[in-house]
Amino acid sequence: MAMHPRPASVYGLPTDIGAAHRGASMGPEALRVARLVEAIAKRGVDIRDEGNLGGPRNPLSKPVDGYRHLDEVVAWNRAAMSMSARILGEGRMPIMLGGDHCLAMGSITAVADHCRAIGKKLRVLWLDAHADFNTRDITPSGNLHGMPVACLCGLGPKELVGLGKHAPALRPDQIRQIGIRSVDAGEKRLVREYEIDIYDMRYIDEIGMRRVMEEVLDGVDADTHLHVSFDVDMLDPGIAPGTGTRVPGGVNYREAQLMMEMIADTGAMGSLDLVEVNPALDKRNATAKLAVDLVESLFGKSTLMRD
Ligand code: 5AB
Ligand code: MN
Ligand code: MN
Ligand code: MN
Repeated sequence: MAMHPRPASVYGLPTDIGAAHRGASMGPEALRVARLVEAIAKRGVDIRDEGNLGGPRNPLSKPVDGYRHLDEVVAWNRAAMSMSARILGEGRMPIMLGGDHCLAMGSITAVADHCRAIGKKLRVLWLDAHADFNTRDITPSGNLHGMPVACLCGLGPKELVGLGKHAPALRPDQIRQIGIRSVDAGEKRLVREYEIDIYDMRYIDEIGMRRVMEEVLDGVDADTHLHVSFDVDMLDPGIAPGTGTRVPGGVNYREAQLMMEMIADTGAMGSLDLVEVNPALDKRNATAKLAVDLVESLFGKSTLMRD
């Protein structure tokens, strides 16, 4: 498919408010240092950097009623939602730099509201080692970065479930999860109950990434807005050590490139989250550099033949 690069705007959310480990707050700068904006510009995209948004500091407190830092998480997500909504309103593609993955509640709620308003179909690709489908009753940690998909589907505190104009923001059938290999016991029951479409590592091993992505992208057409929520812990920790919740046996370099290339080929990507890059745990910014390399493919830097 011919590429018509749409204009895009990057913004950063320097916080680790929903995470287990400190340091994802440095993700936006690490991605900029790895020349994310320049790499996207090189693809012929009209790209702006809106800088970082502010929000409450991390109080490092214990969970209260099953949630850690709920008020702060709500504040950061409201900021994310407003910024993504503004960028979408300008006819541009929002690229949110986390920060931890709880922030996808704000970015995706904005996208869901936007798609409803303009009558586009929405499909969310959740690239992750984890299903992020915990609730306060089943979470082993109280960390809200383990709960965004559940909240987007209506399971969670009313402040987060009701962030946008319409609650719940998503129907489970709009979500495809890829790279999954760590799901908690209660979470497993819940993703089954909600029939979340999960392409786990076992399935990727068995049928291969090409067929996985064909299934994931089946039915995507010119009327579809694809939102890509990329948690870098989807990648194998051997190539992406800089993240807080590493799980062995992840997606390898070639598989990840193919995923991004096949997404790019649809021409349907309308918004992107890059989350959970933690420079405090990284080796010489390798994880941010790899994320930038993969983003280039998402923006169509594909094979030698097509360049
Ligand atoms: B991430 C865990 N399931 O809920 C939990 O990195 C980990 O955004 C969540 O995918 C990982 O605490 C959240 C054990
Ligand atoms: Mn995640
Ligand atoms: Mn994860
Ligand atoms: Mn993580």
